[in-house]
Amino acid sequence: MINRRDFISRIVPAAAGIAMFPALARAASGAGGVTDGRVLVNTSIGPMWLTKKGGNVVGVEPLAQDGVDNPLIQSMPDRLYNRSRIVAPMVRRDFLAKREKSDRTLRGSNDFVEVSWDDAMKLVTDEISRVKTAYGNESIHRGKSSWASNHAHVHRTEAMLQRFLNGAGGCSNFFGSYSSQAITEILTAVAWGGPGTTSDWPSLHENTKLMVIWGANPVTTTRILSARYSTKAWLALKEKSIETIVIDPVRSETAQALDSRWVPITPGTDVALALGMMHTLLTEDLHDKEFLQNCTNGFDEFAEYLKGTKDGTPKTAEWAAKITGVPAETIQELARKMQATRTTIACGWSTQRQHHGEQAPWSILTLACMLGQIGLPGGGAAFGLHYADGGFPKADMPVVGGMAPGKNPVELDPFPIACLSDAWLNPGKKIQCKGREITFPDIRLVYTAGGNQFTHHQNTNRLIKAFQAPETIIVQDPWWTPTAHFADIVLPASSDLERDDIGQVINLIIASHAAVAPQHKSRPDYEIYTELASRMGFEQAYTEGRSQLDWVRKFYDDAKASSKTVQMPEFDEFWSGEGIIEFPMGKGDFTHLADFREEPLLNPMGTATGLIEIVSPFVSKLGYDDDCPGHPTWMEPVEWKGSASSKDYPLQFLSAHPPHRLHSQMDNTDAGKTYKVAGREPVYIHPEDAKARGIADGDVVKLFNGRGETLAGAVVTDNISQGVVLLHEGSWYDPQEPGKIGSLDKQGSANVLTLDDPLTSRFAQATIASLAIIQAEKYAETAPEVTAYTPPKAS
Ligand SMILES: Nc1nc2c(c(=O)[nH]1)N[C@H]1C(S)=C(S)[C@@H](COP(=O)(O)OP(=O)(O)OC[C@H]3O[C@@H](n4cnc5c(=O)[nH]c(N)nc54)[C@H](O)[C@@H]3O)O[C@H]1N2
Ligand SMILES: Nc1nc2c(c(=O)[nH]1)N[C@H]1C(S)=C(S)[C@@H](COP(=O)(O)OP(=O)(O)OC[C@H]3O[C@@H](n4cnc5c(=O)[nH]c(N)nc54)[C@H](O)[C@@H]3O)O[C@H]1N2
Ligand SMILES: [Mo]
Repeated sequence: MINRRDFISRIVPAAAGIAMFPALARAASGAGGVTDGRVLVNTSIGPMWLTKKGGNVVGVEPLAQDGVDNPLIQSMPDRLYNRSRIVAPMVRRDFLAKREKSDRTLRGSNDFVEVSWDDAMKLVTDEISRVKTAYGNESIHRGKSSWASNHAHVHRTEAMLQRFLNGAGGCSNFFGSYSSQAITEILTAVAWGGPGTTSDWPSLHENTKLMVIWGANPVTTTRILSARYSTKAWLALKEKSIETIVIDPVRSETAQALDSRWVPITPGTDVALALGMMHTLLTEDLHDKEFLQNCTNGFDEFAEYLKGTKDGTPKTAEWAAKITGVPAETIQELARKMQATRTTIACGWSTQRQHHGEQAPWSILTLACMLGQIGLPGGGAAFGLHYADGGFPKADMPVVGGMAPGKNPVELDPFPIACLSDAWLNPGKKIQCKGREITFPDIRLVYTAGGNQFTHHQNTNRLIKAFQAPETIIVQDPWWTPTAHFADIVLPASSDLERDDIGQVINLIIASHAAVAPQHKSRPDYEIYTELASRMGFEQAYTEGRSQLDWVRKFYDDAKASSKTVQMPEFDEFWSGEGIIEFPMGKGDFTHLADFREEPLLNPMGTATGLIEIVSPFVSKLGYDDDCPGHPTWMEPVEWKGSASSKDYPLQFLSAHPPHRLHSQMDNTDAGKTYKVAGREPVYIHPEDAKARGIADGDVVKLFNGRGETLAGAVVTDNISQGVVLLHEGSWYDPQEPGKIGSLDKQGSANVLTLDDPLTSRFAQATIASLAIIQAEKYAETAPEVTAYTPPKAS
């Protein structure tokens, strides 16, 4: 393996410009096919070494480059051999008998029949052809896939399915993500674009004096994939004695790890907090008039809103205190402090996964404009430092290509993915989105691979209804996820440990080997689509004549041809050697928007005015005055402590991202033993709230509201604000009465309680997963056995 020091010592002086890759001394230690030894793999939670004994995967070792622990990787062997693996193609019994005339209300409870791959393939192609002929390709829906193989290059689940369906004539389409749709739409409309661009970490470490971590939990959320750089960078704030303040209803893992000052806030009220701070800056004349004048649009109009000129409500710190629960003195003190010192506000994405979710990032951006440090080293606002490789000083390395989705021949207007249930249930319904009218397609067939709707979509009981709508549902997954239970045709995919691929993570290119043969009767996604394409007469277009390994080789060779800093070895040497190539990192002195600040006219934003828009002419013109007006505005969310129904459901419910999982992935593994409580997903509850309900640490509690009910295991802790409970998203939905709308969920699936209507606003139409109100009570009955990981009955 080439470590960084060796690598640097091998860099040939600038004239030659290229480093020599040494002949590899040790052969084949990383390659697949070894019976005893180590195999290098790149998975959806990052690269790692697997250890094999007698042909089986028995253990895991982190990469030497990692440096930061990721306990998640330890469950890889269990994930591979897990009892919830789908062992063979399966078809729901009633569907097998009656096809499109089957009883769809049986989905989720019907048993399955094992079929041969040949029969399964025939069923899939027959169904696609039937729907195509009867209704057209726009009646086929491609299930959203995001984190299955996000970092694979050949087996990119999303692109591979798109490529297949596009080859088959196309499908209806959607846009957006559950992750960052509201923030992406608003930052694109009023500022520089997506949330990914930030200053580099070395510059932040050097220049930032105060890091305000706002609705973000980066020590947890960077641990996936980029821990070796990003988590370390976050942890370094403490080592470097850079002050951190965490604004969060939860004293998060980040607040704990960095020993940060914790400012608890009522969920969903971040806009009010930002307004209270901005009012303080305005009345104390602490705002940066020059920056506002040169680089922003509409401040004077916005200042009138702060003063309450039209609505009669000045947005004072006292006003904000009543809404946010943050004391007025704290709000004022924070505003003054941020103004007085070099401050970066690092904003996560929970605050935009909320009703009116466009407003929080827009308000925080406006606050940063008033502070006037945007474009200065170590100052401003960052919206992606908590995610993947945010702030990583781009390595001078080639981009490794990936499977291309191809073009969708269906030219229907895509619908926002957060409308999933609405769209499946209401074909032909029209909705407003950013000035357009979008008509929902008439979906008859759904094909999902690499996405788990029953853990990722909001309002599970409505989703069950939606899952009863299409005539045919195909799910392709390695495991019997809750979504697979609701399918008609279930295709067993091999996992990322059973196929060849290539990875690019931070500054490494990685050979990802099939560590073992496909388990049971599973097949790698690529092979499944290849055969389906062949049966439908477009195999050549799908494969371009390449096998799995041919694609790996092609992506590698293309990268090799454009590598400027490291001379990459021939593919065979890379593949049979240890398979890690490390590239030098960038300088890390990038300050986001320095050029814009310097010369705004020469380096304009992509907005109508070329400036950062505190008042946006584009947004104003849409006329969405009651859900997305023309400047950042506080509007009460549909559900929060102040809403009418909060007397029945007095607890605000959070469903943040799990430290112990990647969404639903790994929920079925032995990792659960380390964190599940009473065998269920933990729910974090404040001691006063627990006491008032007679709940003790370790008890099974029922969480419920008008949408659903679920059982979780209590963790009583004062690391959470009173009146707030936290249940991480991703625990597998496990209904006591399978298939039944409204059934009690047995083990803490967050989306049983969340809502998917309304969405953020007519502007972004994005998910509001982060917001709901609920009630909790001690579960007095004998808690039912958890059966989420048991495959359904099959014969
Ligand atoms: N370990 C792990 N890492 C992950 C993932 C995972 O599943 N597991 N998922 C990845 C993905 S796909 C994404 S999109 C990102 C998500 O990244 P984010 O969306 O930023 O993560 P969340 O955990 O939803 O929220 C971050 C913090 O916001 C707090 N919060 C919730 N509501 C509010 C509020 O109203 N106001 C304020 N101020 N704070 C609030 C939560 O308590 C939490 O501490 O993470 C990525 N990283
Ligand atoms: N309440 C609430 N809901 C949320 C969120 C929240 O914060 N709160 N966060 C949202 C966010 S940001 C996101 S990104 C989504 C994530 O939602 P998903 O992307 O659905 O999350 P995963 O659980 O990672 O699902 C990946 C699926 O792919 C499967 N899979 C893994 N490897 C393979 C493979 O090689 N081939 C195939 N065919 N399948 C494979 C896994 O078994 C799993 O079923 O959830 C969203 N939902
Ligand atoms: Mo996400």
